[in-house]
Amino acid sequence: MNENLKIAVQKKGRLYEGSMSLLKECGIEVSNGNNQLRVQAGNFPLEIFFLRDDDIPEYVQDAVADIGFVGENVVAEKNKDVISLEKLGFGKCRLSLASPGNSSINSISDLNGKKIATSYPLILSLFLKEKNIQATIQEISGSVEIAPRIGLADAICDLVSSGSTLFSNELSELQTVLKSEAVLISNKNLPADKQELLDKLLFRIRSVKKAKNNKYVLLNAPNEKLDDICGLLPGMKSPTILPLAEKGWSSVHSVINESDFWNVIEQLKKNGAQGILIIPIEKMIM
Ligand code: PRT
Ligand code: ZN
Repeated sequence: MNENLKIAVQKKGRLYEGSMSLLKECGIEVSNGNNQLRVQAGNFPLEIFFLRDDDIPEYVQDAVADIGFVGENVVAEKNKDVISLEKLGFGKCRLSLASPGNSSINSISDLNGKKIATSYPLILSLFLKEKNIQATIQEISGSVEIAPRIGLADAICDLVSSGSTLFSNELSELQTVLKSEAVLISNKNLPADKQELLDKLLFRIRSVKKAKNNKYVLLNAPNEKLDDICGLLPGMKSPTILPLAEKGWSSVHSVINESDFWNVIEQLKKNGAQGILIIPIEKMIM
């Protein structure tokens, strides 16, 4: 059949760069498609559709696109019948409740009987229901942060990343409602040939993500310390040990995870490791 897999990505906005870089890191060439609705990838049977992020879940549900890159916040709000397959590590933010710093609303229970402005009425209504809070939801499509100042609402529920928008509008965060990042979503009934292409793409995405979460480490160690040092460095199978020209010393090569990176480095130094080099990994195939 040789059908293309069709992917929907944001046309412009906060997810555009991350989406295009991820495709590039997966070895997929896409010529600058910023002004086109769709482009064909050069070296993978992939067709890229550039859309507004809000429309992506529906297009994937309706099989206009087979898969998409979109924020978890949008997936949850649009509530379409799609599968979330993989978090992608970019577009990180949180949907939070916030109130004016000088108001009487200091915790979420103070929201009872109040009006909350948001572009996320579904997520917010489910959250309020779960917390047993009775509040009115005022749906607005943008500039949510100014709603309390113009008297439209008592509080807001909006996306936050650095927090500077809340700060400059004198709003304080009350509680996180949802944590979000970009995810890969898929249509529920992909034909077998497209599923095969998706599996290939997913394999590449996971290899790229794994590489980003890991570093290659090279160090020198006195031979009597090798057991302790290797215990700190499990590696992909086990560390590689090569003798140095200087007697009694070895070079150790391994892979360490970003999450406990500094901890491991400190332990390595304590155990006599010297000349530690940390090198980024481009792809990691398990
Ligand atoms: O045109 P289109 O509909 O495609 O774009 P859009 O304007 O709806 O979306 P866009 O590009 O603003 O955001 C796309 C996605 O990026 C969102 O759905 C989130 O998944 C993700 N994302 C990550 C964010 C933010 N961080 C973010 N900070 N989306 C919006 N913001 C806004 C927020 O609404 C607030 O106005 O940035 C402001 C707060 O930022 P800080 O840094 O001041 O806290
Ligand atoms: Zn949007």
